[in-house]
Amino acid sequence: MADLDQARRRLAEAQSVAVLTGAGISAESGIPTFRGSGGLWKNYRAEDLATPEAFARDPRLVWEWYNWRRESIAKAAPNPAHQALVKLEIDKPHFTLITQNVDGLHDLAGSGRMLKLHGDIWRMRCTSCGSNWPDRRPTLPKLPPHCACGGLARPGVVWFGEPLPEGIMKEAEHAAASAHVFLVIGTSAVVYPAAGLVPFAKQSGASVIEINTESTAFSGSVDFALQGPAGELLPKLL
Ligand code: BV8
Ligand code: ZN
Repeated sequence: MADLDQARRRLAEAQSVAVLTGAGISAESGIPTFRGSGGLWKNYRAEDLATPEAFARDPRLVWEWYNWRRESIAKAAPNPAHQALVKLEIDKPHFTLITQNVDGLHDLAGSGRMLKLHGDIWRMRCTSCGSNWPDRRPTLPKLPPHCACGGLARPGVVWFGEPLPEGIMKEAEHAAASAHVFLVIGTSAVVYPAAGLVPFAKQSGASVIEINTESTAFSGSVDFALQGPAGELLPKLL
Protein backbone atom coordinates (compact mmCIF):
# COMPACT_ATOMS: atom_id res chain seq x y z
CA MET A 1 0.00 0.00 0.00
CA ALA A 2 2.02 2.98 -1.34
CA ASP A 3 -0.12 5.42 0.65
CA LEU A 4 0.71 3.61 3.88
CA ASP A 5 4.44 3.63 3.13
CA GLN A 6 4.41 7.30 2.24
CA ALA A 7 2.33 8.15 5.33
CA ARG A 8 4.73 6.11 7.48
CA ARG A 9 7.72 8.04 6.09
CA ARG A 10 5.96 11.38 6.68
CA LEU A 11 5.20 10.39 10.28
CA ALA A 12 8.75 9.14 10.87
CA GLU A 13 10.18 12.53 9.78
CA ALA A 14 7.75 14.51 11.97
CA GLN A 15 9.10 16.03 15.18
CA SER A 16 5.74 17.41 16.25
CA VAL A 17 2.59 15.25 16.07
CA ALA A 18 -1.00 15.96 17.10
CA VAL A 19 -3.76 13.35 17.09
CA LEU A 20 -7.57 13.66 17.13
CA THR A 21 -9.43 10.50 18.12
CA GLY A 22 -13.10 9.58 18.10
CA ALA A 23 -15.24 6.60 19.05
CA GLY A 24 -13.84 4.50 16.17
CA ILE A 25 -10.51 4.01 17.95
CA SER A 26 -12.37 2.17 20.74
CA ALA A 27 -14.52 0.07 18.37
CA GLU A 28 -12.01 -2.83 18.35
CA SER A 29 -12.14 -2.75 22.16
CA GLY A 30 -15.81 -3.68 21.83
CA ILE A 31 -17.35 -0.26 22.55
CA PRO A 32 -20.12 0.63 20.08
CA THR A 33 -19.53 3.90 18.19
CA PHE A 34 -22.13 6.65 18.30
CA ARG A 35 -23.24 6.67 14.69
CA GLY A 36 -22.28 3.16 13.60
CA SER A 37 -24.40 0.03 14.00
CA GLY A 38 -24.96 -1.06 17.59
CA GLY A 39 -24.53 2.47 18.86
CA LEU A 40 -28.18 2.92 19.71
CA TRP A 41 -29.66 2.25 23.13
CA LYS A 42 -33.39 1.55 23.22
CA ASN A 43 -33.55 3.35 19.84
CA TYR A 44 -32.34 6.64 21.32
CA ARG A 45 -29.56 8.50 19.46
CA ALA A 46 -26.70 10.13 21.38
CA GLU A 47 -28.01 13.53 20.26
CA ASP A 48 -31.36 12.73 21.99
CA LEU A 49 -29.85 11.89 25.37
CA ALA A 50 -26.52 13.74 25.62
CA THR A 51 -28.18 17.12 26.20
CA PRO A 52 -28.97 19.29 29.26
CA GLU A 53 -32.62 19.35 28.16
CA ALA A 54 -32.90 15.53 28.16
CA PHE A 55 -31.27 15.44 31.60
CA ALA A 56 -33.57 18.14 32.98
CA ARG A 57 -36.60 16.31 31.55
CA ASP A 58 -35.65 12.81 32.73
CA PRO A 59 -32.38 12.48 34.68
CA ARG A 60 -33.12 8.83 35.43
CA LEU A 61 -33.42 7.90 31.71
CA VAL A 62 -30.17 9.71 30.88
CA TRP A 63 -28.45 7.97 33.80
CA GLU A 64 -29.76 4.58 32.58
CA TRP A 65 -28.02 5.28 29.25
CA TYR A 66 -24.79 6.20 31.02
CA ASN A 67 -25.03 3.10 33.25
CA TRP A 68 -25.38 0.97 30.10
CA ARG A 69 -22.30 2.64 28.61
CA ARG A 70 -20.28 2.45 31.86
CA GLU A 71 -20.99 -1.28 32.06
CA SER A 72 -19.74 -1.97 28.51
CA ILE A 73 -16.76 0.40 28.81
CA ALA A 74 -15.71 -1.17 32.14
CA LYS A 75 -15.32 -4.53 30.33
CA ALA A 76 -13.25 -2.99 27.52
CA ALA A 77 -9.45 -2.92 27.31
CA PRO A 78 -7.26 -0.62 25.21
CA ASN A 79 -6.51 -2.10 21.78
CA PRO A 80 -3.31 -1.90 19.62
CA ALA A 81 -4.41 1.50 18.31
CA HIS A 82 -4.47 3.03 21.81
CA GLN A 83 -1.11 1.37 22.54
CA ALA A 84 0.42 2.67 19.29
CA LEU A 85 -0.40 6.22 20.38
CA VAL A 86 1.41 5.66 23.70
CA LYS A 87 4.50 4.56 21.75
CA LEU A 88 4.22 7.57 19.44
CA GLU A 89 4.03 9.90 22.47
CA ILE A 90 7.29 8.41 23.76
CA ASP A 91 9.02 8.61 20.36
CA LYS A 92 8.12 12.21 19.46
CA PRO A 93 9.64 15.37 21.02
CA HIS A 94 6.29 17.16 20.66
CA PHE A 95 3.07 15.17 20.94
CA THR A 96 -0.54 16.03 21.87
CA LEU A 97 -3.45 13.61 21.95
CA ILE A 98 -6.81 15.37 21.52
CA THR A 99 -9.71 13.04 22.17
CA GLN A 100 -13.48 13.36 21.80
CA ASN A 101 -13.87 10.07 23.67
CA VAL A 102 -15.06 9.93 27.26
CA ASP A 103 -14.34 6.19 27.75
CA GLY A 104 -10.95 6.58 29.47
CA LEU A 105 -9.23 3.92 27.31
CA HIS A 106 -6.41 6.31 26.36
CA ASP A 107 -5.72 6.78 30.09
CA LEU A 108 -5.73 3.00 30.67
CA ALA A 109 -3.32 2.51 27.74
CA GLY A 110 -0.90 4.98 29.39
CA SER A 111 -1.32 8.14 27.28
CA GLY A 112 -0.14 11.18 29.20
CA ARG A 113 -0.34 14.43 27.21
CA MET A 114 -4.07 14.40 26.50
CA LEU A 115 -6.83 16.94 25.94
CA LYS A 116 -10.27 15.50 26.72
CA LEU A 117 -12.52 17.78 24.66
CA HIS A 118 -15.77 16.17 25.78
CA GLY A 119 -14.97 15.22 29.37
CA ASP A 120 -14.76 11.87 31.11
CA ILE A 121 -17.52 9.31 31.75
CA TRP A 122 -15.71 8.21 34.94
CA ARG A 123 -16.15 11.62 36.56
CA MET A 124 -19.29 13.04 38.20
CA ARG A 125 -20.29 16.65 38.72
CA CYS A 126 -22.83 18.03 41.18
CA THR A 127 -25.55 20.18 39.56
CA SER A 128 -25.93 22.11 42.82
CA CYS A 129 -22.56 22.73 44.49
CA GLY A 130 -20.45 22.17 41.34
CA SER A 131 -17.97 19.80 43.01
CA ASN A 132 -16.68 17.01 40.80
CA TRP A 133 -15.16 13.65 41.64
CA PRO A 134 -14.11 10.31 40.07
CA ASP A 135 -16.42 7.29 40.29
CA ARG A 136 -15.22 4.14 38.48
CA ARG A 137 -18.01 1.80 39.58
CA PRO A 138 -19.17 -0.02 36.37
CA THR A 139 -22.82 0.57 37.31
CA LEU A 140 -24.29 2.87 39.93
CA PRO A 141 -26.52 1.29 42.57
CA LYS A 142 -29.00 4.15 42.80
CA LEU A 143 -30.15 6.26 39.82
CA PRO A 144 -29.95 9.19 39.58
CA PRO A 145 -26.92 9.52 41.91
CA HIS A 146 -26.62 12.43 44.30
CA CYS A 147 -23.76 14.47 45.69
CA ALA A 148 -22.86 14.49 49.38
CA CYS A 149 -24.56 17.89 49.50
CA GLY A 150 -27.82 16.26 48.37
CA GLY A 151 -27.66 17.83 44.91
CA LEU A 152 -28.35 15.81 41.73
CA ALA A 153 -25.12 14.46 40.18
CA ARG A 154 -24.50 14.43 36.40
CA PRO A 155 -21.86 12.68 34.27
CA GLY A 156 -18.65 14.74 33.95
CA VAL A 157 -19.04 15.02 30.17
CA VAL A 158 -19.82 17.83 27.69
CA TRP A 159 -23.33 17.52 26.24
CA PHE A 160 -24.60 18.96 22.94
CA GLY A 161 -25.24 22.65 23.31
CA GLU A 162 -22.72 22.92 26.15
CA PRO A 163 -19.39 24.71 25.86
CA LEU A 164 -16.16 22.69 25.98
CA PRO A 165 -13.92 23.09 29.04
CA GLU A 166 -12.52 26.64 29.24
CA GLY A 167 -9.47 27.11 27.02
CA ILE A 168 -9.22 23.52 25.84
CA MET A 169 -9.95 24.34 22.17
CA LYS A 170 -7.22 27.04 22.23
CA GLU A 171 -4.77 24.41 23.49
CA ALA A 172 -5.96 21.91 20.87
CA GLU A 173 -5.64 24.52 18.11
CA HIS A 174 -2.14 25.38 19.30
CA ALA A 175 -1.16 21.69 19.07
CA ALA A 176 -2.75 21.32 15.63
CA ALA A 177 -1.11 24.52 14.36
CA SER A 178 2.38 23.41 15.39
CA ALA A 179 2.04 19.82 14.22
CA HIS A 180 4.06 18.53 11.25
CA VAL A 181 1.65 15.56 11.10
CA PHE A 182 -1.98 15.57 12.29
CA LEU A 183 -3.50 12.10 12.70
CA VAL A 184 -7.31 11.84 12.60
CA ILE A 185 -8.40 8.45 13.88
CA GLY A 186 -11.87 6.89 14.07
CA THR A 187 -14.05 9.98 13.92
CA SER A 188 -17.00 10.72 11.64
CA ALA A 189 -15.92 14.37 11.97
CA VAL A 190 -19.50 15.64 12.34
CA VAL A 191 -19.27 17.05 15.87
CA TYR A 192 -17.99 20.62 16.23
CA PRO A 193 -15.91 22.44 17.28
CA ALA A 194 -13.73 19.25 17.49
CA ALA A 195 -14.08 18.40 13.79
CA GLY A 196 -12.91 21.91 12.89
CA LEU A 197 -9.42 20.89 14.01
CA VAL A 198 -8.97 18.84 10.82
CA PRO A 199 -9.18 21.71 8.28
CA PHE A 200 -7.43 23.94 10.84
CA ALA A 201 -4.42 21.58 10.97
CA LYS A 202 -4.37 21.35 7.17
CA GLN A 203 -4.46 25.14 6.77
CA SER A 204 -1.67 25.45 9.32
CA GLY A 205 0.59 23.31 7.12
CA ALA A 206 0.34 19.89 8.76
CA SER A 207 0.28 16.68 6.72
CA VAL A 208 -3.07 15.16 7.66
CA ILE A 209 -3.38 11.38 7.87
CA GLU A 210 -6.89 9.96 8.36
CA ILE A 211 -7.50 6.39 9.57
CA ASN A 212 -11.11 5.26 9.31
CA THR A 213 -13.03 2.18 8.16
CA GLU A 214 -15.24 4.49 6.06
CA SER A 215 -14.71 7.75 4.23
CA THR A 216 -15.72 11.00 5.91
CA ALA A 217 -16.43 14.58 4.83
CA PHE A 218 -12.68 15.25 5.08
CA SER A 219 -11.37 12.12 3.30
CA GLY A 220 -11.10 14.05 0.02
CA SER A 221 -9.04 16.87 1.50
CA VAL A 222 -6.57 15.06 3.78
CA ASP A 223 -3.07 14.09 2.57
CA PHE A 224 -3.52 10.39 3.29
CA ALA A 225 -6.95 8.74 3.74
CA LEU A 226 -6.08 5.21 4.98
CA GLN A 227 -9.17 2.98 5.01
CA GLY A 228 -9.16 0.19 7.55
CA PRO A 229 -9.45 -0.58 11.26
CA ALA A 230 -7.26 1.61 13.48
CA GLY A 231 -6.11 -1.42 15.52
CA GLU A 232 -4.52 -2.84 12.36
CA LEU A 233 -3.39 0.28 10.47
CA LEU A 234 -2.00 2.47 13.24
CA PRO A 235 0.68 0.00 14.44
CA LYS A 236 1.76 -0.36 10.77
CA LEU A 237 2.28 3.43 10.60
CA LEU A 238 4.87 3.47 13.41
C1 BV8 B 1 -20.69 23.58 21.46
C2 BV8 B 1 -19.86 13.61 25.15
C3 BV8 B 1 -21.17 25.87 21.77
C4 BV8 B 1 -21.09 13.07 25.72
C5 BV8 B 1 -20.29 14.41 22.92
C6 BV8 B 1 -20.57 24.49 14.84
C7 BV8 B 1 -19.80 25.12 15.83
C8 BV8 B 1 -20.06 24.88 17.19
C9 BV8 B 1 -21.09 23.99 17.56
C10 BV8 B 1 -21.85 23.39 16.59
C11 BV8 B 1 -21.59 23.63 15.24
N1 BV8 B 1 -22.48 22.87 14.52
C12 BV8 B 1 -23.25 22.18 15.36
C13 BV8 B 1 -22.91 22.47 16.63
C14 BV8 B 1 -23.55 21.91 17.82
C15 BV8 B 1 -22.96 20.58 18.27
C16 BV8 B 1 -22.65 19.65 17.13
O1 BV8 B 1 -21.51 19.57 16.66
N2 BV8 B 1 -23.67 18.89 16.69
C17 BV8 B 1 -23.45 17.91 15.64
C18 BV8 B 1 -24.25 16.64 15.95
C19 BV8 B 1 -23.88 18.54 14.32
N3 BV8 B 1 -21.76 20.82 19.05
C20 BV8 B 1 -21.92 21.04 20.37
O2 BV8 B 1 -22.99 21.15 20.92
C21 BV8 B 1 -20.64 21.21 21.18
N4 BV8 B 1 -20.79 22.38 22.00
O3 BV8 B 1 -20.34 23.78 20.35
O4 BV8 B 1 -21.06 24.58 22.34
C22 BV8 B 1 -21.39 26.75 22.92
C23 BV8 B 1 -20.43 27.73 23.21
C24 BV8 B 1 -20.67 28.57 24.27
C25 BV8 B 1 -21.82 28.42 25.08
C26 BV8 B 1 -22.74 27.41 24.79
C27 BV8 B 1 -22.54 26.57 23.71
C28 BV8 B 1 -20.47 20.05 22.16
C29 BV8 B 1 -20.27 18.76 21.43
C30 BV8 B 1 -19.93 17.65 22.44
C31 BV8 B 1 -21.07 16.68 22.52
N5 BV8 B 1 -20.68 15.56 23.37
N6 BV8 B 1 -19.94 13.42 23.73
C32 BV8 B 1 -21.03 11.56 25.77
O5 BV8 B 1 -20.21 10.96 25.03
O6 BV8 B 1 -21.81 11.02 26.52
S1 BV8 B 1 -20.18 14.17 21.26
C33 BV8 B 1 -20.03 12.53 20.84
O7 BV8 B 1 -19.78 12.55 19.41
C34 BV8 B 1 -18.82 11.81 21.42
O8 BV8 B 1 -17.95 12.61 22.17
C35 BV8 B 1 -18.08 11.35 20.15
O9 BV8 B 1 -16.76 11.20 20.36
C36 BV8 B 1 -18.39 12.50 19.28
C37 BV8 B 1 -18.02 12.43 17.86
O10 BV8 B 1 -18.44 11.19 17.35
P1 BV8 B 1 -17.27 10.20 16.86
O11 BV8 B 1 -16.28 10.06 17.95
O12 BV8 B 1 -16.76 10.68 15.55
O13 BV8 B 1 -18.04 8.84 16.75
P2 BV8 B 1 -18.98 8.38 15.54
O14 BV8 B 1 -19.74 7.18 16.00
O15 BV8 B 1 -19.72 9.56 15.00
O16 BV8 B 1 -17.95 7.95 14.40
C38 BV8 B 1 -17.09 6.85 14.61
C39 BV8 B 1 -16.16 6.82 13.41
O17 BV8 B 1 -15.24 5.74 13.58
C40 BV8 B 1 -16.87 6.56 12.09
O18 BV8 B 1 -16.35 7.45 11.12
C41 BV8 B 1 -16.51 5.12 11.75
O19 BV8 B 1 -16.39 4.92 10.35
C42 BV8 B 1 -15.16 4.99 12.40
N7 BV8 B 1 -14.77 3.64 12.81
C43 BV8 B 1 -15.57 2.64 13.28
N8 BV8 B 1 -14.80 1.57 13.61
C44 BV8 B 1 -13.51 1.91 13.34
C45 BV8 B 1 -13.48 3.22 12.83
N9 BV8 B 1 -12.34 3.84 12.48
C46 BV8 B 1 -11.18 3.15 12.62
N10 BV8 B 1 -11.13 1.89 13.10
C47 BV8 B 1 -12.27 1.24 13.47
N11 BV8 B 1 -12.20 -0.02 13.95
ZN1 ZN C 1 -23.08 18.95 45.66
